[in-house]
Amino acid sequence: MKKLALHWKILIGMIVGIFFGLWMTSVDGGAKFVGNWINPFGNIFVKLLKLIAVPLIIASLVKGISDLKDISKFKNIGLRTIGIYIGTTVVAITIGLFLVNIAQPGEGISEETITKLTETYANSSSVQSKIQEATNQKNSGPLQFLVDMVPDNAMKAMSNNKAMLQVIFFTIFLGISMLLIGEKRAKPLKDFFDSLNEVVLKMVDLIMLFAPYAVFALLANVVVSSNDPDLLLALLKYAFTVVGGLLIMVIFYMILVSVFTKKNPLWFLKQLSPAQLLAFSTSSSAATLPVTMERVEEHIGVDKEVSSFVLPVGATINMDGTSLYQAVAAVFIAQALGFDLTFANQLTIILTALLASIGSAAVPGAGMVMLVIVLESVGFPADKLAIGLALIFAVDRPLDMCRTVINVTGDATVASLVAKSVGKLGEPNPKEWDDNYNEV
Ligand code: DAS
Repeated sequence: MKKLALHWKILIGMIVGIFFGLWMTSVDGGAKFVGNWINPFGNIFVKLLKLIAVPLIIASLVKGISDLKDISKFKNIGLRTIGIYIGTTVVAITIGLFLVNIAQPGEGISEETITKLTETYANSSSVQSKIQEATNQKNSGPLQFLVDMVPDNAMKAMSNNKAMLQVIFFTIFLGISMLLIGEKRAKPLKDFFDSLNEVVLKMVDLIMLFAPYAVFALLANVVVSSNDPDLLLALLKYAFTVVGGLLIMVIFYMILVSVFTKKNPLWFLKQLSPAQLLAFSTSSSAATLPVTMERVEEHIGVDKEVSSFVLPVGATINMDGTSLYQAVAAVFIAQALGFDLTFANQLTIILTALLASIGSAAVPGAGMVMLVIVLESVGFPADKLAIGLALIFAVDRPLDMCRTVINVTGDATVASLVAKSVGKLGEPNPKEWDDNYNEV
């Protein structure tokens, strides 16, 4: 097991976790046992990754900015990043709308299924809390996300993972100010962050030693927590429409990688796979970010000057998988409940799903919260929102796992494209270590 490549170890942990979860589902008290004695180890692993995400973003972003010789290069990287992020998200939403209008998954849902799903989930705390969270976000002004980006307390910003954009804002401000005082005077601080960056990347390696066992726990818990099979079957066509769109996005990314970076797309996916497997297991781009950064920098060859900005920003505002899912889910719900969407409505969905995916937090289930905003943007009746979310709730966790993989893959793809466009895509330099954990 020790000699196996990391992605094989994680994959084995996932598969064993799924079968263990299926076995526990058939055992009396099995689900409770997994929830009480197995799942906590998965949660600890996710918390450890989130713990180091903030110092890693700060250390690598300060290093990335202070390594730049002038600020115009940073502006160049920033503009290309935002532009390509918006482009890939619009493609994702368009693919989602195209597929859901062709497949019409909502047409086949029977009244009986709608009633059963409504009775099971519409008044559940999970659905109600997502509507409440969306309402809170909607009631804030159109530029609230800009105001929220500016932290009023640097230490508080660093402690609250959800405010990742605040951390990024603070760090960019710090890095640019370091550039402005000149290399000589900023050197002590730059050396500190360079060293912090090395230390935190070593912490990522240490945490990843537990990855196979943690994904075992996470997948076992997902299986024992999954909903009754007949409801899942009723939503199969909808789930396949989402997954089909996500798979098309993988092909789209691989075309971009092949055409614009000249790297072998299959090699690219293999190097990224440990991050993708973690994204699938944790359903959290934020938790996966430290591993995404390590894989993109050390195993794909993207320079830190680019990855240190593109990946943290991508983890918070670029969610192509989520935006595709929101487009499909919105039209599916409208179809199932007989709510006609005009072509203009669907064009509105492109804009609101783009904004909703930017506003979605990089945590499990965030995409479903912002789906409410998309539904309301096309005039979906407020009194039917709970029923609408109830229709898709049963399959939301497995779809969240899939769309988070696409969110992470999209970020890594854009990081590679931006790096190539500014001449910062080099050769991989994976830091391996021997059995005594010394770097070789
Ligand atoms: N789970 C979110 C993420 O971390 C995506 C979503 O909820 O749609 O990317």
